[in-house]
Amino acid sequence: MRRAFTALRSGSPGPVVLEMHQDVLMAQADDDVLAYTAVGTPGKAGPSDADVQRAADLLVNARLPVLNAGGGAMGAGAADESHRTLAELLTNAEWMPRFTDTETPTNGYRVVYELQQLTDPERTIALHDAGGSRGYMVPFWTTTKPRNFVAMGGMAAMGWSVGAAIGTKLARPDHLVVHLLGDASFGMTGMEVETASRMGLGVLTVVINNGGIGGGMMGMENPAGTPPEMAVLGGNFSVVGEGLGAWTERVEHPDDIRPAFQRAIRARRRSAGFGRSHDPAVAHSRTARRLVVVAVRCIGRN
Ligand SMILES: Cc1ncc(C[n+]2csc(CCOP(=O)(O)OP(=O)(O)O)c2C)c(N)n1
Ligand SMILES: [Mg+2]
Repeated sequence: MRRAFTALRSGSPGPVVLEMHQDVLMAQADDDVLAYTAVGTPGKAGPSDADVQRAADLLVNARLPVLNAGGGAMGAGAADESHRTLAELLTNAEWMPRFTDTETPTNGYRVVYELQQLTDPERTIALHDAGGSRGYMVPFWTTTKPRNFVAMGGMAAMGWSVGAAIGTKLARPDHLVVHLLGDASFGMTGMEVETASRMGLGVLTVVINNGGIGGGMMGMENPAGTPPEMAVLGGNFSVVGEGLGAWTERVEHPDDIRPAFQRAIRARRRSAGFGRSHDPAVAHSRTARRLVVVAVRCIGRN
């Protein structure tokens, strides 16, 4: 237990998991065994000044600079500065043909690009899910403030963003909370749309419907391609969302993406402002903030 608390309080603070056998949990123990006193002050880890200087030199002289600012940068209050630096260094010009692709069905990069044009990064919190949505968002979503982009790296469980977006909206009701997920991921946790609509938590859910399980099966050379035959799925997710109490729209053509997002964001705002969204008095009201699902048909079979 001591080691667990020390890990919890030291270095870059983070979660600690303790796994115990049932017989330990059921056993009797004297109170004095349970008395906890902290082991000194929490330790702080940090690089030397020379290491920081060397990293800065490499970054400034790099042709394609990438700054991976994680929890350490946030904990040290340095995230604002590092975000701005990176935003200034990055350019997406070579991806423009994908962002503006006019093919039907469209691709996930275009969906993210259109969304970015409409949203204020200062007032938006964006999340991605497992699979294609991660690839569409992580390299390109521009965020200007720490904690306004919640990403899961390589460990995302399919569908995690539905609950995470609902929790984010509870914590930051004054922000537009938007999350992008695939059709198979929606299949895993999509019923929670009912939770959000019952609680009046107006999250914008964007389902990238490519007609199957794409992520991890298509290879890096074709990240927005068609899911293989063995992983094909069906379903109309805007109809599902409607059944769960959300305002929904299904987008078939790329030209309709932006107007659909505009309508979705308006629909969300129109119904906002009836008190705190998680107020029980609002929870069952039809006028509560509305959850919005926009399902976009992307490369695939559906
Ligand atoms: C619970 C779980 N099972 C399996 C995986 C491995 N996995 C990652 S993405 C993915 C497919 C995602 O499909 P979809 O949500 O439709 O997104 P797409 O890549 O097709 O856009 C799978 C099986 C996972 N991350 N989580
Ligand atoms: Mg899919």
